[in-house]
Amino acid sequence: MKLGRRVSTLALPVSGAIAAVFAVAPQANAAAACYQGEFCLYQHANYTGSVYKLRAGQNVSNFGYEHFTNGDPLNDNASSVRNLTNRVAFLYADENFQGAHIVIGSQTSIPDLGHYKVPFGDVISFNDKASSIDW
Ligand SMILES: [Ca+2]
Repeated sequence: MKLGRRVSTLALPVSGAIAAVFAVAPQANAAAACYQGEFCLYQHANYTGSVYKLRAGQNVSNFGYEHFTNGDPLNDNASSVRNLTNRVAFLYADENFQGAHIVIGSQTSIPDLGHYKVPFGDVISFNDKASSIDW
């Protein structure tokens, strides 16, 4: 969970009048839309914070080279996910599709990877762990 962006916004040298305009503008952390056909990884729980989008079948072997749209690193930093594709995706804790993994079913959203319900199993935390994805 990163709050740095909000803090840096407050540090901008704006007048009180301009700051008041910004106060009613949409927040930078508002949920980014995820559309049919997209797989969306979010920086924070409940599909908030910045987003990183994929298409069905698009494998990424190392999140270490990827960033959310706000520039923050994707690796070990995703907290919720929407799979609005018609494919099943596998998120791995390590690069190159290694380590523990979770299954994100087609048309399935997980609002908090910190409380992922393993099918027929326990609730585990996969928060801030994902490092690769395949299909
Ligand atoms: Ca990881």
